[in-house]
Amino acid sequence: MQMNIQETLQQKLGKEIAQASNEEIYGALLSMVQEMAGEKERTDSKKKLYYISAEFLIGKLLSNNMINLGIFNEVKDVLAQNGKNIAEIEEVEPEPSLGNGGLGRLAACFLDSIATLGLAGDGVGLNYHLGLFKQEFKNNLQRETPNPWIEEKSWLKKTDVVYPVSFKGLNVNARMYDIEVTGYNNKTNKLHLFDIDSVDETIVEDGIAFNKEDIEKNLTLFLYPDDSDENGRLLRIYQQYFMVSAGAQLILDECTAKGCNLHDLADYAVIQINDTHPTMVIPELIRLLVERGLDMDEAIEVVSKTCAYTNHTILAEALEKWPVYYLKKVVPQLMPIIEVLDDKVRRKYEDESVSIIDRNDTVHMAHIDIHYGFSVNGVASLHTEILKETELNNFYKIYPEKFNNKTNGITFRRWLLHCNPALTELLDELIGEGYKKDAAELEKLLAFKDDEKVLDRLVEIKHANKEALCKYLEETQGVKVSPDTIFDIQIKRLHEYKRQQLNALYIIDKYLEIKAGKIPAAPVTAIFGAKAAPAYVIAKDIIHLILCLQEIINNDPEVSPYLKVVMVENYNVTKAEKLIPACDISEQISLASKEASGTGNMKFMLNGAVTLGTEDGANVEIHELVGNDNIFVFGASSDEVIEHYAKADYVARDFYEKNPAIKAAIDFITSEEVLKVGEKENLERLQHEIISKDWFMTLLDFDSYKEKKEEALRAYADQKTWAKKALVNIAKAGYFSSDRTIEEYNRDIWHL
Ligand code: CJB
Repeated sequence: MQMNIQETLQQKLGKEIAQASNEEIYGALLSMVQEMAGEKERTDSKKKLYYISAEFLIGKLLSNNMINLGIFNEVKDVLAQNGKNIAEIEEVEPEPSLGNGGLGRLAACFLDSIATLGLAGDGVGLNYHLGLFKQEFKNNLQRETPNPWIEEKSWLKKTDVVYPVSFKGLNVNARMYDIEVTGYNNKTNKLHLFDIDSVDETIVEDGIAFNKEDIEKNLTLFLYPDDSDENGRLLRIYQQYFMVSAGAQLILDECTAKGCNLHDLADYAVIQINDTHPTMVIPELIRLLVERGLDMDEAIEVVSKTCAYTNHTILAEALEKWPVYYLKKVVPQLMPIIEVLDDKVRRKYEDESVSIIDRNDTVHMAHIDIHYGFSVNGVASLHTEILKETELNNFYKIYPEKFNNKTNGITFRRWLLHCNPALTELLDELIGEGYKKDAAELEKLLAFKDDEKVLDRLVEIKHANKEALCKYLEETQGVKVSPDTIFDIQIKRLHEYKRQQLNALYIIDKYLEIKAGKIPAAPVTAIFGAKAAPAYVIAKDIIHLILCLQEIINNDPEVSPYLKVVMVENYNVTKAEKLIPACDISEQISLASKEASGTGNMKFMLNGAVTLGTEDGANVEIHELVGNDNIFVFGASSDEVIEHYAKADYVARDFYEKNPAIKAAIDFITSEEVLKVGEKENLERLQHEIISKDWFMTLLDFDSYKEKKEEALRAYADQKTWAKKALVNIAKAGYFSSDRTIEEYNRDIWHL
């Protein structure tokens, strides 16, 4: 094998490996891996899954593909023998910018597991040229710029598959690009990304601004274009319809090629609708089936047997609703179908809350999914319970049999084997390699719970990972932090419900204590990484506050020996891979009931961090698995929170007025120190929001958060006991392998 790889690379390079640049080697490896993946056997079965999603946050692909193809170590060795470092070559690869957060990353983990389990399942999405956006910090503010990632050599393969897509007054073509999805020691699948040939990146100017009406040029520029104005919202409908219409045509083509007569579509295809963005696939498929000769009732029935829906959030803002008038403007051909779907519902159910088109002439996308899909799943136990009992209770009463839970998972190939090779090696040595195929085998590690040598090794590995992160942060952002401090990390999208502001208030409180002479037992480095949606004003204000705190605290010689703050710029998958293995305390502090699952929490656990969290999302299941001694849980329960909302009895101002520590921390936001480095308007707006609204009840949990965090920091001092907690977390993480999740999807929903 070694000779082979060496020869292939040299042939591709046209020179000795040692003489080639990292860029050239990356290009040669890309081409070699792509060929190997292309030659691998494809999964094949009569029935196939189509996972349709607006986001696929796949991360860099080179190393993961090499791991899955079983050549990573050989390649690494060959390169090393020629004086080249694989880590430096990884740096050359641009990270595909095709997702935003957990939902997109989940889709990527699922593709990996589907292929690894040898199931026939492809992804369907869009090929955004400029991605979400690239985050830059300037004057302690987030600035957005385009994030181009498609280079001449890329994982995308242009195909000749082109489908016509019609909007009102505009006909375009959707061209399919493919990315190979390699399974770990198994066959391959594909990620199909649709694009429009006429897209024009040069129309973007001044950050990420562009003409939102020029659909032929802007259609696949950005993921989630700014929807704060009507043209932005219309553009989102254009994108969604483009994706589902092309996807639906692909599905029908593939199925008919295998002998499907369209009446039996459900025997050939199952479509997993990832959140509401792809919902229009339902009326579009019905439309296409009618066009191909089925009568409307049968078409509806066939599609209903083919589509399944995953709900990823209970936040109203994310459950999409489109005015009828928008749909008529962009995709008038769908409205008669949506009206029929609504009419059928109205005839059957009196309850207006389950209708598809409401009395304000707004179409509720999730309602289409629930009535005309055969399965509705939540993404963690608590989340599914809340859907059934509260959020979607009216639907649950109609269709109890459709509701099911699929607790999220993560692929261990990326989130352990690739990102934490030292821990992987230790696990191989202690429990063998079986856990790589059957994650439940990680529990074997429990046998070493009291083995001092093993615990020491865990401490050493964590420390080395922290050192590597320190080096990276210094090189990339010029910040100096010490690996001998506690690394307390909160990385995720910026959202008020995730409560980065709670962490920030704690940091202010700590700062004020140190200033007053109360020296903490252990020095802490608080690390954040988060992008805020460009139009989400308060989220950007929270980033501003954190950046101001970073400047003030890190430059204060009295405070910085005990506390430092780092906000990682342009947080993405690549950065997550460096941050997670270096974490001691995993911050999962959303307001209970609001985080559907979380998946970062699972990645941290797998890498031996201890969770500081609320009883929310999958934290609840982590708690159950590791037990009270190995997690730090605080805050109001989801029942309490739901009751507060129902009674509307939470008043943030009461906490501000009655709790001196809270008052001092909030007042500090607009203190002279902060105003010296920050913007008055932003800071005052944020302060006002927290005191007078605080929709996600930050202040309600402040005291219990502080108390638990102090407990965690004290516990860290005893390194042996801490290492034991880390070990239990790793050992119990097997449940969160996405292989387990996908087995459940297949068992209960897909039946491939
Ligand atoms: N989620 O990332 C998103 N985007 C959305 O629009 C809605 C939900 C997240 O999905 C993840 C995968 O299921 C969940 O773990 C996470 O809690 C949820 O916020």
